[in-house]
Amino acid sequence: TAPRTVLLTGAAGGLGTLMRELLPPYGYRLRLFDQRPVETAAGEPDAITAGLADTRALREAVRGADAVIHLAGISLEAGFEEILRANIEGTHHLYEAAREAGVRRIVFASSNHAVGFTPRPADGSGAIPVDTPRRPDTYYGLSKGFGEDLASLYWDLHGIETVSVRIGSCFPEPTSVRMLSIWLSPADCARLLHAALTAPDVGHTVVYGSSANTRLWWDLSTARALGYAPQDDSEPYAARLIAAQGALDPENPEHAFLGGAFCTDPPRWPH
Ligand code: NAI
Ligand code: 15L
Repeated sequence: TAPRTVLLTGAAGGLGTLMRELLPPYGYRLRLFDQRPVETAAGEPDAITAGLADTRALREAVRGADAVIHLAGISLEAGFEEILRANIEGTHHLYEAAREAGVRRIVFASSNHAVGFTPRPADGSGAIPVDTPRRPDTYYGLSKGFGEDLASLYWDLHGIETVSVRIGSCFPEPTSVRMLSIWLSPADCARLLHAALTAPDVGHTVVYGSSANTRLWWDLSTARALGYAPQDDSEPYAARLIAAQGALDPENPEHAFLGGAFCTDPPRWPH
């Protein structure tokens, strides 16, 4: 049976805010969790305001949930201690709470930065597979690799299924030439999360999260195997972005790797 009550961690963030609008039409009842207060709209449930270090609040949050979408965490580069607490220990606390409560399915927001030092392939080649060796570009990317391995462990040891989504760039519009290749439109993000919540027998599955971009760098086949059928393509934005920013330059180290500026001068948390 399809999950109905879904805990959404990171509900106050950029992606959480978009998904709070786009997921309920699929029939989900969302339970919201974030360390920052969530500005809920009329008709939305009250959010749980707590950090991932608060194991008691987490236990309460997962009770009775059919599944979890785990977006909470530091979403850019930060010091190792901060990343350790929020992304590594925090994700462990979430999985422990889910295990205790008998939650069977988690969707984990991983990131392209788990493999950010992978050389950029030709535009449109779709060449990077999900089993490409991990090459984190930051402590942040390292923590996403940890999350994927934690998901693998909890599947093998405890039978909790996870889809780890290595999200590209999920924003209302692509804003850089790099994003033309890795953009995930919000509507496609909702489609992908819905597929990740409902596909049968996922065990631990790693997928890339992007739209059907003409300039795609990675292989979307594991996402499509879940039933994900992306509808959007960044190409209509290409001419304007390339005119404003120039084409990707292979001599520029920022353009040489999948992770872009995270490989050279990463944006830092808090943003
Ligand atoms: P964001 O920074 O806007 O939102 C993250 C949310 O997590 C914030 O509301 C923050 O208060 C909350 N949070 C941080 N640490 C927490 C803690 N210790 N306890 C409880 N809540 C905590 O980030 P965004 O863009 O919404 O991303 C959501 C998730 O998706 C993140 O895990 C990020 O790493 C991942 N992701 C996002 C991408 C994107 O394009 N937006 C790309 C790749 C991955
Ligand atoms: C990420 O992992 C970040 O959370 C997001 O803010 C974007 O920077 C994205 O990657 C990206 O690579 O564009």
